[in-house]
Amino acid sequence: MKLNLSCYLVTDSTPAILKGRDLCSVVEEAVKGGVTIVQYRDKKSDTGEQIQIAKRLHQITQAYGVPLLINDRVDVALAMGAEGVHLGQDDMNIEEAKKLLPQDAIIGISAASVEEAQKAIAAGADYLGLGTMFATPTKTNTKSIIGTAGTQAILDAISETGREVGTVSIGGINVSNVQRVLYQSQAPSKGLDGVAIVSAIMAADDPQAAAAEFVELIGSPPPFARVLAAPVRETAAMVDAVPSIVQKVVQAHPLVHNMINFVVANFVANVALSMGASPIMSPYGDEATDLAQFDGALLINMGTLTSESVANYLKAIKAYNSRGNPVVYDPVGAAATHIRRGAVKQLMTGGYFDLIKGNEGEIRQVSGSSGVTQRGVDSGPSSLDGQGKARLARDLARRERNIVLLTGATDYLSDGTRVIAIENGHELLGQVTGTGCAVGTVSGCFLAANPSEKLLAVLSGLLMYEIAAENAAAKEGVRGPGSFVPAFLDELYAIRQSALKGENGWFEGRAKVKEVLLD
Ligand code: 3NM
Repeated sequence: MKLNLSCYLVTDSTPAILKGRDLCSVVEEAVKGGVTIVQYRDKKSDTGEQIQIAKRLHQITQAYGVPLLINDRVDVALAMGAEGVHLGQDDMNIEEAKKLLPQDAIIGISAASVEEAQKAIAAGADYLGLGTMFATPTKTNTKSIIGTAGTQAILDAISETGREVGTVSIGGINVSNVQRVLYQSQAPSKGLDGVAIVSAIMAADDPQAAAAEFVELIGSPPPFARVLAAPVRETAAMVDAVPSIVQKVVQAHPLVHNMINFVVANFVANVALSMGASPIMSPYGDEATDLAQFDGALLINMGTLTSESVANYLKAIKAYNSRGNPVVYDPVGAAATHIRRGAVKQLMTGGYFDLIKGNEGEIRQVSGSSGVTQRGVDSGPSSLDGQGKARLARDLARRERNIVLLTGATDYLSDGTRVIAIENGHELLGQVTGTGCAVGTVSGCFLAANPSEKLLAVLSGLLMYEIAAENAAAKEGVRGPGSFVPAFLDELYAIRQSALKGENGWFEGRAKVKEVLLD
């Protein structure tokens, strides 16, 4: 019978988790709730006691037809006849365990890297416990936090071996992040078979209900992935569709919730109004639950980060993610200070971004490159040519399973498969603060109104924005940044008025867009 690893319970006998309850009754509740496999993990009890407890657990798991594995202790598993063992990297090695255990025993191995995973597979592991996914108070001596990106890299390498092996992720998984963990860990050719959970079930007031909730969540895609993607259009067909998308947005008048820096808030709100959206500026995370009900977009722009920002962002991201409404991340100054580098990590592990938008330095930092230098919020010296930028955008989008927009004189937009280079815009945009930040807001509005074609949505918003800038710069009386701003707002408004009437003249022959072929 094939192992069902989908909802994998790992036990914990510490008082903080059990809170005076009996281990076996907590496990029985969890099994009733639907966990598909149980691992008895007990780092404290003596051998004799462990065997007794394992026997009692086995009676429960057998009654429900669920396998029981023993953590670390091959001797305990042998003494009471468990279905198998789970071994960490510091436990007995798999070759030795195989000599002792019956042939059909299930053997799982913890792996935190591609090398550990490959070695375990070569030695004949039945499944791998991949982690640590997120930092967790349940086990603090973990080696490395690998996140969804690290997990995906391991899954990718495993699929290359061509060997059938089960995989579960472990560490810090709970009901708010489990669907995202499964979604974002998915490599093109292989996804996780399940998740392993300790505290979110073992410490729950109602372990049966908690397990049942996990089973339900594991079996369905996250809300942000529920909108069925429309059939993919060729790049040329996408460009042709831009005016109709702009029309849809100005008619929809979407709400955009901006958690934005104080330097540009006023300008960005005016851009949103001019182009036909409804902006609200709210840095207060607790407000997001109400605001998310309007099914608009959320923008996280960390340009004036404070000690309170990240906690507020995380609350808001959770509210929008759980409704499946778009979230845009503008990691302003991502590499500038260690505080911002830390914020990037926290946010990237704390939620899903439909779009990440930034300059080269910011996108490199978000991707995890080391040694990125940013002086303030500017991009810093470029180290990449066009192909390099296109690849950076594509690889991040592929890893995060979202859209990435790398801005600059040429913008690179990718959905992880295709990269589109956009040459529109005007150099005066670079002379006015907030013009980059407003792209995040505009993109959010377009994503909210076009959730089934995210790449086209962001492309359309960017083209509306950059063509308006070109029109403004060409206006008589525009002599520099000061006179450019009002003209720019007017031109956004003019395109909006045309689009409302269904007129496409503003767009004809204007898009400077081409697909980048990566070698
Ligand atoms: N092993 P929770 S993390 C038992 O990284 C264990 O190998 C880990 O607990 C690893 O679900 C972990 O409460 C604890 O976060 C997971």
